[in-house]
Amino acid sequence: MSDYTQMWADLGLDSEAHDALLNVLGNAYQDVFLSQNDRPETMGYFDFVMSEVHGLRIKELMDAKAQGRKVIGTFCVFVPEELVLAADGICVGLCAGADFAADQVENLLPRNTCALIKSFFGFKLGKVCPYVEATDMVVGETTCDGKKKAYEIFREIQPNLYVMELPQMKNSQDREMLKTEYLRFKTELEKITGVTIDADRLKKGIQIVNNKRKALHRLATLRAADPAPISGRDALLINQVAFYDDPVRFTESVNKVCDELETRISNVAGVAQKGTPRILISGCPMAVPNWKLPNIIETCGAVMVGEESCIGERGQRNIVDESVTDLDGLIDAIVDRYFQIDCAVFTPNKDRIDHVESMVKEYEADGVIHYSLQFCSPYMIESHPMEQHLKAKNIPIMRIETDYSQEDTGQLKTRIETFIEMIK
Ligand code: BJ8
Repeated sequence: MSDYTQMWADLGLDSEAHDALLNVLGNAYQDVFLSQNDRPETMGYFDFVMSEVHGLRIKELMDAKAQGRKVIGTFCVFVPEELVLAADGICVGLCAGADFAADQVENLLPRNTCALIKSFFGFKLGKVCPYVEATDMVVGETTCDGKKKAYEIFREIQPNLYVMELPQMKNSQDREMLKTEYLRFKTELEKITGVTIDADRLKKGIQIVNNKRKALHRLATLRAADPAPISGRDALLINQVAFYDDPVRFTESVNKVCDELETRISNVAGVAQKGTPRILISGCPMAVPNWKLPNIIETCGAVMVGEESCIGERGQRNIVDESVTDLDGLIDAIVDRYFQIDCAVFTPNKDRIDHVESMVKEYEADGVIHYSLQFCSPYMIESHPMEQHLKAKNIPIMRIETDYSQEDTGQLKTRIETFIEMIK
């Protein structure tokens, strides 16, 4: 990596704490990714992106800012990247997957807050996240109670926070509410960027994001092959990188991986032997560097073949209808696409359970591991009807609650090994 010390200092990072974080990230990456066998060669792009995650990509953002573009940080897949691109902005995901500055965080938040929320507070308070420091606007949203209330406190340390109100039910009034909120967001983006979003700009934004989602869907579909042509860890990594890489370059790189996987499939080659137990993960999003569970699963003799998660298929499936031409029609098309996201904060939310069942069939999974972060009520509570439904369909499922610490690794390993033995 080049020397970015000055850039990090200009962003106000704490150099000692930041070095420590990069060290942890580098070691974890080595253990989880670089130690794998038979990785597709085209994963080299993603290894490079990860090695430059706080370097070159941040420099690109700073260069774009110097040219007048604005950086918009998000915590939820309900924030439409299409609108951000239409305003000539750059969208970056800010969810974090590691504990940091825990003592400072627990001065502000109750101890029994989910690890994802604590983590973005910790990255901010510990001054170790160049992404959040590079933002011109951070978008929070009223999804779970934890996030909704935490943003009231987060605003004190991140004054450029904007909060989007999101519905909790799927009826016509709620759809209208989502449209109103997307129009309010459009106005806010126009104010910040000085760019008026017209139909042409929005259509271009939609096409870029649709292409990204099509590439991710192509990748997901290829994982139905047995032997699996790519590990679940690498596929998850690609889905994680989707949140901060340049979308056009990212799409090209994913399609290159897919080309290579198609060759592997025609040669009946893969990362695990044919017949290796196949696991579908379902639940809370896994942000970088939260690779604990995938790493345990794939070092216990199974392969992950899909993620029903916002960093995965729930967040990326469905594309926006591009056939409309006028601005209002395009906004409606965006609302229609996003309104299908079946996050556990919705009630009722049977669609998610049905989607997991259909993913099991599509990717020929042998079992489901339902993953909830501790203290995440929406996903923990929804894991119960999920278990009942899948068991009634004779689909093996195990429920796991964990956090970002490594303390329960041994215990999880034992439970997962038993589950894999059972589904073999
Ligand atoms: S659309 S899943 S990205 S809200 S893990 S903070 S739910 S207590 S992240 Fe999410 Fe949008 Fe939904 Fe997706 Fe709360 Fe649970 Fe914590 Fe969570």
